[in-house]
Amino acid sequence: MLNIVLFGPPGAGKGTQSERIIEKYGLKHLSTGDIFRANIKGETELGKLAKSYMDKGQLVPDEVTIKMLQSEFKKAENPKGFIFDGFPRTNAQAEALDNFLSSEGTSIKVMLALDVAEEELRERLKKRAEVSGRVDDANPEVIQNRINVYKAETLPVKEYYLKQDKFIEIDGIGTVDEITNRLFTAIDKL
Ligand code: B4P
Repeated sequence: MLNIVLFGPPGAGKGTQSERIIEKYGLKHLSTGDIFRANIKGETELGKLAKSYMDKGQLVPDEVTIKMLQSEFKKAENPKGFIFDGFPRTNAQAEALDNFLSSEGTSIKVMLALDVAEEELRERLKKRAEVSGRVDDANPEVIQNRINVYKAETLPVKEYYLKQDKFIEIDGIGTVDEITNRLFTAIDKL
């Protein structure tokens, strides 16, 4: 199985690029953000809980997120592999993912990290707010909180994969096509 973690700060383009990667390589897309948003829309208990964190730009608690991810993973039938988009976002999630994948007889091949400067992130999220209707995109304070949470809680996950020699940084500035090509080149070399 080809299992890839697509990593990067809020608004780096993880969702945008995941769509293209799954299409080319036939992988299954597991986006924790998308799954939470679907639950919010469906007004499930999980959705209500997730909304109370997401609207403030905070992370949903690890225990809830890990359980949800594992359950979605198990739903996939004969997958060639997975793109983990927006997960893991903490070291505890990274460790849980390793343990879980190992119990399923597989592992993470690589973390591809999109590198995008903070100013550009703010611009992209501001633009997306005009069309997405996402509460967490609409408020500059919430955006700043997401960026701060990323630096404090999510960035350390990079070290986790660096230590395992599974970390590749990709320049995330440029057109969507340019970045896709960089990602494809990195994946083809694996
Ligand atoms: P996510 O849904 O993961 O969203 P994101 O980080 O904001 O966006 P992404 O990087 O996917 O950006 P996109 O491609 O859309 O998380 C939302 C929230 O869910 C979190 O804050 C948290 O509360 C919760 N959550 C999710 N996972 C969790 C976890 N594991 N643990 C705990 N909580 C979790 O791109 C952004 C915009 O940029 C788009 O409008 C796009 O069109 C544009 N864009 C993309 N590429 C571009 C380019 N090259 N040039 C210009 N614009 C570009």
